Amino acid sequence: MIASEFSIPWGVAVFGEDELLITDRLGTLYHHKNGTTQPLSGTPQTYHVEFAGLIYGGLMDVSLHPNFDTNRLVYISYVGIQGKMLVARFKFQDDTIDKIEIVFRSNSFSIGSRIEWDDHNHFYVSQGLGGNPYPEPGPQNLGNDGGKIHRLHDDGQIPQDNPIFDTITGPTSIWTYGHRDPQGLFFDRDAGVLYANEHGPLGGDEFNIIYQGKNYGWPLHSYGKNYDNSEISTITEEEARTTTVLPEKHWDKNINVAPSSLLKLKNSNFTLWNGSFIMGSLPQQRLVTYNLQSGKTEIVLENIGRVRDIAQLSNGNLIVLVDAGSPNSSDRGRILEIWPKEE
Ligand SMILES: [Ca+2]
Repeated sequence: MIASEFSIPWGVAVFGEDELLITDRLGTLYHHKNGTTQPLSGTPQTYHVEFAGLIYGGLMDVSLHPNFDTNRLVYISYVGIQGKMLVARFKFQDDTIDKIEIVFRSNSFSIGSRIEWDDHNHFYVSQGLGGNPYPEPGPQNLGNDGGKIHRLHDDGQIPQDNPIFDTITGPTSIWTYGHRDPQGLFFDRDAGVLYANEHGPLGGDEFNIIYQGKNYGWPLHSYGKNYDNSEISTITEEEARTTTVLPEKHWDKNINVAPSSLLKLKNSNFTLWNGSFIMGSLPQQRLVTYNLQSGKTEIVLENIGRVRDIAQLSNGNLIVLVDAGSPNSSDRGRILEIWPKEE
C-alpha cells in the first residue's frame, strides 16, 4: 500500500519516477511524492450527490497534457457547483495550481468521466448519464451532453473535423453518443484507435471501439436488463446492428465487470498480461483482463477492493486505486502498488 488518506480515490496520473496526482471524488486533488501525500489547494469547487450510499458527480478524472513535461498542464473533469460537468486545466508546478481555465462546459450532470488524449493534442472526455431505474433518453439526445464522448482541442476549441450531425448545423464537441456510463477510455497510439468500456445496468457491460460520429445504442439496445429485471431494448440485435455500433465485447451477469478504468498493458512487469486490456471491477472487487485478439476475459486478481483506476509506473509495476465505497464507511480509500509474484 502506498497511501490511504482517501475516501473515494477516482483518477490517477503518473509522472516522473513515482509522482502521482490523485483525485478524490469528494473534491480534493492530492499530490503524492517521495512517499508522502499532500492535498493541493486552489482546485475548483465541486458538487456531488449521494444516492443509496454511493456518491455521484464530484471530482472525477485527472489527466496530463501529452507535453506535460514542458508545459505542466493538468486536466480534471468534475461536476461544478452549478451541477453540470466541466473540464478545467491548470498549470501545476512546485505544488502550486495556477492559471485555472475551463476548457469544456457541459450542459448536464455526470455520474462518471474519463479524459484521454489522441496523438494530435485533442482530448476526449466521457460523460456518463446512467439510467436508473429506467433508461433515460438523454444519451440519444444530441442536445444533452450526457451519455456522450466529446473531443476537443487542448485549449477547449471544437475541432473543425469533429462530426456534424443531421440536427446540428456545425461541428460540436460530441464525438460519439448513445453511451450509458463510460468510465474507461484508452487511446492506443500504436494502432491510432480509441477504446472505451462502459457500465451496463444488470449485465450488458461493454467494450467498444470508438468510431467518429457513431451511435453506441443506449438505451435503444442493451445486452443488460433494467434493475427491476424488465427489458431495456425496444429493438432487436439485428436492428441495432444496422442503426448503432454493437459492442466489440459484452459481459453478462456471469462475469459482471462493472468496469472502471481501461488500460492496455505494454512493457509492464506482468508479462502474461502485456498486450491485453486491464480493467477494474467495482462491486466484484477484481482486476480483469480482456484480450481483443483472443477474445478472452480473465479474472486476474480477486478481493482487491472497489477498483477505480489503474496506471502503470515507470518501473513496470501497476498502481491501483481502491475506494472505500461510501464516505460514511470506516474503511479508507487506498492506493496500492502491485507487482508479479516471484516464481
Ligand atoms: Ca452500447
